[in-house]
Amino acid sequence: MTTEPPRGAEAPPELVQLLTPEGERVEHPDYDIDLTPEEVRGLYRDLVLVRRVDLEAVALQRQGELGIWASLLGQEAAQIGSGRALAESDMVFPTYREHGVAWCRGVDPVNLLGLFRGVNHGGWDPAEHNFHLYTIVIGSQTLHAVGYAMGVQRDGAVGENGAATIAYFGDGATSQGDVNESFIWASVFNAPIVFFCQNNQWAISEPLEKQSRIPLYRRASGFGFPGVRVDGNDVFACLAVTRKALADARSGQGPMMIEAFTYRMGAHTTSDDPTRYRLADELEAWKLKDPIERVRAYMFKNGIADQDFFDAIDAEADELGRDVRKRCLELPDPEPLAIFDHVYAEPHRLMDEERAQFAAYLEGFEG
Ligand SMILES: Cc1ncc(C[n+]2csc(CCOP(=O)(O)OP(=O)(O)O)c2C)c(N)n1
Ligand SMILES: [Mg+2]
Repeated sequence: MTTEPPRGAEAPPELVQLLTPEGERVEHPDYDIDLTPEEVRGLYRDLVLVRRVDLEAVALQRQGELGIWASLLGQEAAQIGSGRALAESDMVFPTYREHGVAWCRGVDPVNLLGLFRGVNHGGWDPAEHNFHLYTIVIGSQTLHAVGYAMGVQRDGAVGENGAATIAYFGDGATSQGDVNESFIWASVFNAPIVFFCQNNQWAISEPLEKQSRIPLYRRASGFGFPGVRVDGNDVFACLAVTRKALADARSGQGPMMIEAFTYRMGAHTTSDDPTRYRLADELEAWKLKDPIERVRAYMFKNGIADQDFFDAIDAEADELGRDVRKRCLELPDPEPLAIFDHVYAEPHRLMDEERAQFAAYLEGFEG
């Protein structure tokens, strides 16, 4: 075994950071941001509330009320930072873990729960929120996103009133053909898209070193567009970097890849047991980089919030948790035949046949 870095990976990776894990504000020459105290309080509120929704969802799954849940624990800053950088007219293509981005787009958390409860096929209207449906097939949404971005470009929505597209995906997804193809299309057509990779270090049980010998953000240069690594547990840095990438995309400067360097604090999903493949001290080390604690420390140190503020947010989070749980349990079960309703936008012969077969099967239970 050699301890040499792989060829081409000699330079240490750079990391854009504006807020240290200890809550110290640091400067960056390319990505600075000026946030008002109110904006900082707003980001903190978002982080706490989405963590609370996530916690409630895990509990609901454990109690048999959801089929499965993919927790965002640890990735709140990457999602809230990038989500709050979006303009209303920008379009989002998420994976199955983007609950924080959904929150920023105004999607009711109960709609997310409905999907994981199995009572609907999506849960929200993508056009209403400019937030596409969750995609479980790893990486395929990056192709949809590039296609969408190219459509926006052909509609002439690039330049002053431009709209950007953002595609979310994980570290594991970077090994998918779809993602690499989407990079090529985006690059050669200069599509107005931001590729936002949450590198949470794991693809279920596969560690990052099984996906890449070089830092993921450096992949971008081989495709012909810039890549940057940002501290994914730093909400200020994620906001600043994504804001710039989106502005560049909107103004016609083409794609950019952001690698948000973060950590999946929980299991891959509620069906997974990470103690079987990773060591507890890795988790302990990342706990010290918690995305919420550093904002809290920064706010305390700089007198941006007092204990009353933090207590009020905690109370709001508890209330949100209760509300989400109550409304989740009240979600009506769908009619069994509704499963065929939205498979195609238009009537479809095969769907009609399958619906009729299933209806006959169900009738067999009556009487
Ligand atoms: C095309 C495809 N292959 C395999 C799977 C099974 N699968 C579900 S999640 C996952 C790992 C994804 O890891 P990553 O891209 O890092 O995202 P993360 O779950 O860590 O957010 C895999 C292999 C799938 N859903 N789709
Ligand atoms: Mg991952």
